Amino acid sequence: MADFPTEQKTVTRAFLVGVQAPGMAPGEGAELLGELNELVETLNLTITRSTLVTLRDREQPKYLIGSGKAAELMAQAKAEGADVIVIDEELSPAQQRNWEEDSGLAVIDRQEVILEIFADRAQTREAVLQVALARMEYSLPRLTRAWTHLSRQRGKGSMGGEGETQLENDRRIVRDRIAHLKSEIAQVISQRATQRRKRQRTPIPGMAIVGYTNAGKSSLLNKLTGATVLAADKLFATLDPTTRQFELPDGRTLLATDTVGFIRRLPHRLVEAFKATLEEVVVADFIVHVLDIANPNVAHHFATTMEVLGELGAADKPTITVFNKVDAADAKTLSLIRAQHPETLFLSVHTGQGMDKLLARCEELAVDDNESVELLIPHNRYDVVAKLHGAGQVRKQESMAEGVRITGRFPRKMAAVFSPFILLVPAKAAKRAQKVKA
Ligand SMILES: Nc1nc2c(ncn2[C@@H]2O[C@H](COP(=O)(O)OP(=O)(O)OP(=O)(O)O)[C@@H](O)[C@H]2O)c(=O)[nH]1
Ligand SMILES: [Mg+2]
Repeated sequence: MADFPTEQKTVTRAFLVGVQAPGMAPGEGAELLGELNELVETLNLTITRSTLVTLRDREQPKYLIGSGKAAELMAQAKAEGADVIVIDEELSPAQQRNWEEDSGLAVIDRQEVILEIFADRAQTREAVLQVALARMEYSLPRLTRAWTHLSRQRGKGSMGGEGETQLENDRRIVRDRIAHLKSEIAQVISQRATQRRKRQRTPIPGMAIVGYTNAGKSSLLNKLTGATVLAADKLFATLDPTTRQFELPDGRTLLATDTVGFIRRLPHRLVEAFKATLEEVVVADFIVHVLDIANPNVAHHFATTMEVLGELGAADKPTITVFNKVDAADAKTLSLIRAQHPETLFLSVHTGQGMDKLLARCEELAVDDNESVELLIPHNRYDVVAKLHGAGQVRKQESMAEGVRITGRFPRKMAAVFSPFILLVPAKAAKRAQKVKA
């Protein structure tokens, strides 16, 4: 934790241990270890070695893996000049302490790596608070460990004094901070709810872009809306949701929200932490699930995202599944997936291939209750003009001799208010109405 009294020591060289545990699919441990490599590189650490251990039995209380193997790995890590051992399975606080005491190195697990990346990335007040809370909760049962956390400082085991009393004090301080963070977060969340209510007063249909980290979600948002959200070839480039509006080919407006990426074994407390920001997914009218077809683990990515959507209660939302990065995929994978999923969309945000199909699907799913109309309201009916502004989307307003001419989209339930003044229903909307009927 940032302000605990600690001796500064930078951790730079990481020794990675992957685990193929009983019950995992063949090759899954190796795949996850590959991903751990990327995660650790995202933290700018040098990887001295990455090695896979096969676990025959889950019951290895001291180090998670057998003692002989653990000793061998510790010696190897030290010989290679590593200063941190990263283990790809969740370690209990006691196991982590055993590793650290016996190796004299910092020892962290996948959860802590992800927490560190989130801490590096968090920008808005809400994300900073959520990540701080997740880290505090992670460290509460681990206060006696030798390394406070990977902000790469070596702790003295506790915050100064000796023994149980000091440990109790430390725990109390951390619990107080947790309570404080929670109340700050509650405030931010209520502000966000107010903003959303304001937005919902003009009911524009919305879609949420979701998917595994690095799939191309932010790139898609930028392409659709001309936004300039950071899109980068690194994991968890985005933590905060960004909402922008754009115009569909049929002239209607749609809101698109970019969201935090998912990953296998996302620490559960982070899913909890980001549930608030992921509410955007729950309130969206439909979901665009983006997958990176050039990634060999795309099937796992699909499953992970579906799992998180399930947790959010959004698994049944209408969803458009798109395989992005077709420009980078090999022909064999493409034809295989095309055969397995004839109904999915293939896309390249980079080349623009498939964008027209995606937009057409968005038009189908963005069935809103709004009607696009042109109205002429007499000058003595400014009450109607005010209502239209309050509850609809006024696009154009012109004052003419015979009244106020307004073009816009208004909730159908307000038809009684505006229908006496309809001049015309724009051609595009009429065409769409025909299409819906047909
Ligand atoms: N080849 C290729 N690369 C793409 C395409 N779309 C996005 N990318 C690249 O993929 C990387 C990740 O893109 P982002 O848009 O940041 O991905 P994201 O899903 O928002 O990632 P997180 O925010 O980390 O969850 C970037 O380097 C993009 O340039 C595509 O169609 N083709
Ligand atoms: Mg992103």
